[in-house]
Amino acid sequence: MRRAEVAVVIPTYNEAGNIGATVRRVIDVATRADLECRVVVVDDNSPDGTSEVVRGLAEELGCVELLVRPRRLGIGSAYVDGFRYALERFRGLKVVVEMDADGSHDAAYLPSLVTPVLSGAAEVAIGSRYVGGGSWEGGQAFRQLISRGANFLTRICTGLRVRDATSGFRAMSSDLLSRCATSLRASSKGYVFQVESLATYVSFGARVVEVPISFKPRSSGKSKLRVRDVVVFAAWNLEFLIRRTLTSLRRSLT
Ligand SMILES: Nc1nc2c(ncn2[C@@H]2O[C@H](COP(=O)(O)OP(=O)(O)O)[C@@H](O)[C@H]2O)c(=O)[nH]1
Ligand SMILES: [Mg+2]
Repeated sequence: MRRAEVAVVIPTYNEAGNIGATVRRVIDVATRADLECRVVVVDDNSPDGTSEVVRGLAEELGCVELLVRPRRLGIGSAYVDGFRYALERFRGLKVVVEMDADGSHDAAYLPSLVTPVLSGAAEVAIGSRYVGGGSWEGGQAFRQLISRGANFLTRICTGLRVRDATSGFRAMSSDLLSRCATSLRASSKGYVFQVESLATYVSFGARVVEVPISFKPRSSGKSKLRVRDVVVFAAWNLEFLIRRTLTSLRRSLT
């Protein structure tokens, strides 16, 4: 078993042009911050050869591990598989970080995300674009609109009091993840996975803090976000609202 205090899980699908810079920056920042860190890349057999690039990085850097799955199985299950891998294989693990490969999430924020979890101040630290000091870089007007709309809808439907519930740059305590590993729904995609997993953490009593981040445009390649995902997200939130309303109605009648 290898030692790691922090595991950074990065799901990839066609990120051959981005993954090298992302992983190197994570390791550079972690080393400077004196964090004992390992990177787990979960690649869905990307046709652009992402996994070959990661194999090269693993050989060169030593603290990079690759999990290759047979085909595109979705970001939710990629994260869940990455969490399980880290929990099973790393001794002394305290924090698991979720991060995108595309350059949107700057590893410079790793210390500020990891510190509240390491200190026990919170079990979840979310890299947030919507708290003081958080921002979007380089315009991204349409992406911002979708993200703000999604967070507005989620706040109303789920009642979660988090400003950036869809952020995929976050740190969780490994204790929390081991407690709720079997409750995380791997089937859900993108935004739904982020909100659904957050709702699960909160239902397990997790304390959540938001840490400001500046969200950059993706460095290269295409976003995997599709119109269908936006529709699925809206439907998931409405279903959550209906279930929540029915539960509280039932409670008030009994
Ligand atoms: N393993 C895996 N990674 C994925 C999948 N879909 C997206 N990703 C990765 O998840 C991260 C976020 O995806 P991205 O396309 O940037 O979504 P966006 O930021 O919402 O536009 C990136 O690192 C993607 O390569 C998938 O089906 N499987
Ligand atoms: Mg992205």
